[in-house]
Parts: sequence; C-alpha cells; structure tokens
Amino acid sequence: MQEYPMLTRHVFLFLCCLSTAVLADGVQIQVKNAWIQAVPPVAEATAAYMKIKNLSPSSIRLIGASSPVAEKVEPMVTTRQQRNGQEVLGMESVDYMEIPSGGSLDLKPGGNHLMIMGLTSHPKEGEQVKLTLRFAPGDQRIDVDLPVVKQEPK
Ligand SMILES: [Cu+2]
Repeated sequence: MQEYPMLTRHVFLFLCCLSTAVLADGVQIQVKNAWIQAVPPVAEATAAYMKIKNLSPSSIRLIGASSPVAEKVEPMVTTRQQRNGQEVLGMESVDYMEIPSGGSLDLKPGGNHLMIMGLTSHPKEGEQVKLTLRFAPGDQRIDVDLPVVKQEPK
C-alpha cells in the first residue's frame, strides 16, 4: 500500500457551480461541481474533485484520467488508520470507482478524489485545466474543463 500525505483539509460545502451532461458511445454521465485544488508552485501534486452522475441504464466504472498538466492521474480513496493512538490520514490508489445506474460518485476533499501527480506545469488559480476522464466498460473518454481554485467554488 502506497501512502501520500494529505495536501490540505477543507470544510466541504454543498454548492453548485458547473454542470455538464456528456454522451460518449451511449454512456451518459453528468459532471457537476468540478474543480481542481490550487497549490503552490513547489507542489508536485494536486487533486480534482467533482460529482459524477451515471445517467445510463447500466453501471460504469471510473478507471482513471489524464491531463496535459500532469504525468498521471489516478483515482484514490482516503484512508484513516490508528497509529500510536492517533488517527493518521492517508491515500491509496484504486483500480476503479463503481457508479451504479442512476447513482453518483462524489469526489471531495477528505474523501475519494482524482490525484493529479507529477505536475508538468503549475496551473494557477483562475485558470482552466482539461481533464480526460476514462470509464469502463470500453475505455470511454470524456473531456471536462475544470477551474483551478483554492476551495470548492460557490
Ligand atoms: Cu490522493
């Protein structure tokens, strides 16, 4: 198991900003509240958050993503472990995240997220970053543009 330190901690707010319904080879998903965490120029990684709703009649799996600003993007879960009597937060890569038909996947700070690693350019606050989401079955790819912000947009 590989562990990464948490970048930041945030209060999660239920707010709405962006909604996109996209259709790729019959798989319809809706992406809402998508954003990328703004990080200092020295940071080598950041994370993308969003809510993905599966509008198709069968379940789909988020299997990964890619972005022109990073070497790799992986789905990760947040882990909580007790170590010497203290709760230690970590993260772990997973092969996929399942989204049942009609269900949603919430990617949010302190929870599931898309880890953006090996930043090759440092997106600044206020910029937009392209992220190509990959879904199974069929390795379907969907492009979304995410705003780079310090905290979840209002
Ligand atoms: Cu992570």
